[in-house]
Amino acid sequence: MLIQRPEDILSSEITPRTLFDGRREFIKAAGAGVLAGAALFAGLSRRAWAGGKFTDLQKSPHSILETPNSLREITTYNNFVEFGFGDKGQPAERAGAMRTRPWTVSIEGLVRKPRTLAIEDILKIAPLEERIYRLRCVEGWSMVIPWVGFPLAALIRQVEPLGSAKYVEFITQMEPAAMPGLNLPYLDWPYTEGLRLDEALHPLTIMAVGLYGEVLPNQNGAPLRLVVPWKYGFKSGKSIVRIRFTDKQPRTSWNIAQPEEYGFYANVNPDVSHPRWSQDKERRIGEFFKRRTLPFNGYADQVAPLYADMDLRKFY
Ligand SMILES: Nc1nc2c(c(=O)[nH]1)N[C@H]1C(S)=C(S)[C@@H](COP(=O)(O)O)O[C@H]1N2
Ligand SMILES: [Mo]
Repeated sequence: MLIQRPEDILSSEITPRTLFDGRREFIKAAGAGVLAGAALFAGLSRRAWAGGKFTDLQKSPHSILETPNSLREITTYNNFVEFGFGDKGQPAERAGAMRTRPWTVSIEGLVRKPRTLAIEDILKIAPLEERIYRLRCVEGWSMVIPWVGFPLAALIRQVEPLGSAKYVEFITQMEPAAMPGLNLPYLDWPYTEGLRLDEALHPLTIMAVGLYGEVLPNQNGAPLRLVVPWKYGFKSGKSIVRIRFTDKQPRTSWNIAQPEEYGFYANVNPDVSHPRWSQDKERRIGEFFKRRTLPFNGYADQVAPLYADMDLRKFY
């Protein structure tokens, strides 16, 4: 039979089963003759993958038109306290030690159909899209990141929330052997975040699984992280393992640590000041001059109605 080297195989011939397998394992499998089996070639998929690359990504009308930061900037300037605090380079140096396979996400609480899903199955829930979003950190810097992901709403539909569900809590991974930061006193572990259910269901809210068309690097929250583009970066929990639907506002790690600095809502808001960092301007990583920060990070027309009755100076 025809022997194909992995590089020769069109990515569309590879099934989602191989999606998150590392390239090395993939080549090993090829060597073992596994690829000769018809199974791996059956079923063409738009989520096909080779060597960590997603193909056939849908472009999203929700993308902003600004030029994305470089892959290097996005993957070497990170906040991921589990891998260190105060040094933006540490996550890139250390997060490689985190195991991201096998990976399951348990979805539970006030839902009709609680489920535990393998990351491979999560990737099949909805077509993957490229979404270019600005990430605005409360520390006063921002980046533009071309995420790969899908609407969180698609995942939520799988479990059918009960009428009593009002909030969603996101609980992230703890792997003590790989995460020296778990010994730091700053945060309550595991790192948790929370959204109101209507925020979680908003079409702009995504679960990211990649960036720049490739599988998410560990330091950016592999294999699954939340992205809510109208909120400060800290709302976007990385490496999520549990999603819980509740009737009460969940406690969140930053809010517990410093409630006067990190509110539950954390909407990007140039009018609400922060004790340490200015919120009306931001420095794009890689640039010198500052830019103005926009209300809701530029999405006011789409998300301001969610907060119509609220005093956002009080509920920050
Ligand atoms: N698990 C976990 N998720 C996290 C954090 C963290 O420390 N741990 N930091 C948050 C903060 S403060 C920011 S600004 C973003 C940074 O995402 P990035 O490194 O991909 O730019 O991740 C958020 N998600
Ligand atoms: Mo942040």
